[in-house]
Formats: sequence, structure tokens, C-alpha cells
Amino acid sequence: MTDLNAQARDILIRNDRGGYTVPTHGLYPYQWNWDSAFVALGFAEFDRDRAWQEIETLISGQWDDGMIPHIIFHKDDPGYFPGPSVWATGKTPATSGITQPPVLATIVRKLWEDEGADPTHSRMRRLYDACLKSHRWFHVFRDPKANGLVMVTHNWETGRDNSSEWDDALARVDTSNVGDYQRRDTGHVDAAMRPTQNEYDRYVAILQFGRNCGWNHREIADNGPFRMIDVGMSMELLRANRDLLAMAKAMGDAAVIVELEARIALSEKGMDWLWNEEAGAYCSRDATTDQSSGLVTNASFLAFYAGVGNSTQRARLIAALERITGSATYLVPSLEAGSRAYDHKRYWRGPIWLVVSYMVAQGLVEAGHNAWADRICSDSARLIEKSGFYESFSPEDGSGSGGPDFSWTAAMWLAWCS
Ligand code: 2M8
Repeated sequence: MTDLNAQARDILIRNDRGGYTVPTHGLYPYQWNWDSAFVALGFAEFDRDRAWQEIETLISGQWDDGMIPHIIFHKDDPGYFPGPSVWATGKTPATSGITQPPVLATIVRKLWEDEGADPTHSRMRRLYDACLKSHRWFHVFRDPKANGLVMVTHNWETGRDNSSEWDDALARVDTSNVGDYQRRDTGHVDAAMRPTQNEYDRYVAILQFGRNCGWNHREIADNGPFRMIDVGMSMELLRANRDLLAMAKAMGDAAVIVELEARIALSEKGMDWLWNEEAGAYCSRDATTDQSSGLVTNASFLAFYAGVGNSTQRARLIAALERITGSATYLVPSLEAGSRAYDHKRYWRGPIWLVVSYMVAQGLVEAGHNAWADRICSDSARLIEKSGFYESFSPEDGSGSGGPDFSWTAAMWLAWCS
């Protein structure tokens, strides 16, 4: 145990590039949005100043319109594609043109409460402002149905990049003008653990649409080639709004309290649009065709974390978890075995990602399902003990997949499952 604690700290320290942490050396040489949020929880276990700094460095890349980009390219690195010159957003610091799961407010609230929840806490107040601006950006640009859910315009925004939920929408993306490019990811890790070339062409084509319209977020939202309502981000934003509300109340920010309460009520009601009765779970849905993916993913179980679902829906979700234990040795797989395109080694089509497991477990505790939360926590610890601090893990044999010495996995060990 102690040895693993030391290893986890060491990974964070070695992946520190000076105020921000890379997810892992080689494969991901920049600062990623939701990675940094979880990494802050890891640093908080031994260096609180560094924890706050991780998030402060992240928001140095926030756009004037409020978007917090998915990557901040503090220093150029030829080892990653697509790098800053491909995104060409013209920002300083250089950034990508899309966002990532809005988990920041939830993590800021935790850091702040762990330090006594002082409403005059200056670092919290600055990050509160940044989160509020970002949440408003989602409201303005990413809620096409005005139901409080989150539309993503690139599968990379979801953080669950190659989940099978996006397959049908990606199949409609025209790749005829993509041109030549050199992937770098498959030079770092086994190609069998990464998205296919066909999928990458589609990811690049969507990026090119954004770049060609000068990263005009209105145009991308209205006419972009990929428009999905993501169950993961919808749940995460609802949760993050609740956490922002707690901070607004502590500070007595009256107008924002009213604004957030309305936003939360809208999302709570809107979430039913994602409920798939046949699957017995919340599933992502296409914003253009309205088609539900019908797939049970780890994000489906974020319902508890978001605080949604009536007793019947919650019972069905617990039944789905129970069913999954029949095919998975470890919880929570990113896709249920037997589903279309399930692959226990390929990225977000089966492997376990500890940051999602952490959020799922957190929600289960809050809903009183302690035994399930404990099971997920101890499975997560066993994965690290067995295989090390990998990017993700096979739900079948527990082997590591993707990059080694991974920052958010180390952070989850320190902050949660050790
Ligand atoms: C993965 O995504 C990046 C693109 O953003 C990639 O594959 O190049 C995802 O697992 C994502 O969720 C994560 O934030 C990122 C860095 O760990 O890697």
C-alpha cells in the first residue's frame, strides 16, 4: 500500500510540467481539461497549493466566450496529433477549439470544503467565476433543445472518445476532404487499444469543420457534422451546477442562485429524454435524428451522481449493474459486454476508467447504495494492485491498456480507492 502511495505521488510529480500535469508522458504531452480536474484531487492529498494551481493553469486557457478548451498547448510537442497548428484557434495560450466534461465546479467545491468552506476563499472565488462562465457557455451554445442537456459537437468533447454511442453519427461524417495526416498515438501504444483509422478520419473531419468556420461556436452547434446529446456530460453538468449552487449560496450570490436553480430544474426534467425504457438506462441520443444509442455505458450510471431518476429507474440501473457483474470480473466497464462493438481492450468500448468509476461510486454512496460503491472502489484498487497505474483496464482480466504511469489513475488511488 505504502509503496503504491509513493508510486502514485511520484507519477504526479514526474508528470508535472510546471503548474500543470500531462496525463502521461509521450502519448499525451499537453494539459487536458478533465484530467487536470481529477489530478487536482490527487495533489490535494499531499500538496494543496499545487492542487489549486493545476486548475488555475487550466483556466488560463479559457476563451472569452466562456469555453474551457479540452487541451491547453502550453509548449508545442511533435509527439501528439492533432497539435496546436492543426487546431489553429489563434488563442494565447494555444488551445484546441472544443471543450470536455464539465467536472471542474464539483472538484473546486470539494477542494474548498476540505479547507473549511470559507466563502471569502479567494482561490475558490476566482474558479467559481470561471466555472459559472463556462456553464453559461454550455447553456448558450450547447442546449439546442432547451431541455438542460448537453450537446457535444465532437466525440472528443465527451472524453469517452470512441464509445460505440457515437458510431451512427460518425458514420454520417464526410471524410472525402480530410487529406493526409500522421497519427502519433499508435506510435506510443498498441494500435489495438486505440480508435481505428476510419474513426480517426472522422474525428479529423469534424475538427476541420470547426477550423474552417473560424471556430464559430454558433455555426458549429447549428450546422456541424456531429451533434450528439451526451448522457455523460449532461449528468456531469447537472451535478456541477448543483455544486456551483452550493458555492453561490455560501457567498450569497442571489442572482446566480436563481439562475442555477432554474437551470437545475430544467436539466432534472430534461434528463427523461435520455431514458431508454428498453435498455432500462439513460443513453446518449442523436440531436439530429433523435435516435437513442440504446447502449448501457459507465456514463449511464452517473444518474446517481447527477441526482436524477425515480425509484423505478434507479432500480433498473441497479439491476443493470448486477447484470454486468455476470460478464465483468471488475466494475465498471465503459460498455456492457455483448453490446455492439464491445472490446475489453479498446479504449472506451469496454475498458474501465477509474475517473468515471469514481464519479459513479460517489453517486451511489449519496444514494445509499454503499455496498455497490464499495465494490467499485475495491475493484478499482485491485486493478491498480494487479497491473499498475494504467490509463484504463480490461474489465475481464484486469490487464492495463493505453498509457502507463497515468496521472488521473494515480490521483484516483490517492484521493479515493487506496
Ligand atoms: C483521451 O483523448 C485524447 C483526445 O482528447 C486522445 O485520445 O488523443 C481520452 O481518454 C480523454 O478522455 C482524455 O482526457 C485524454 C487525455 O487523458 O485522452
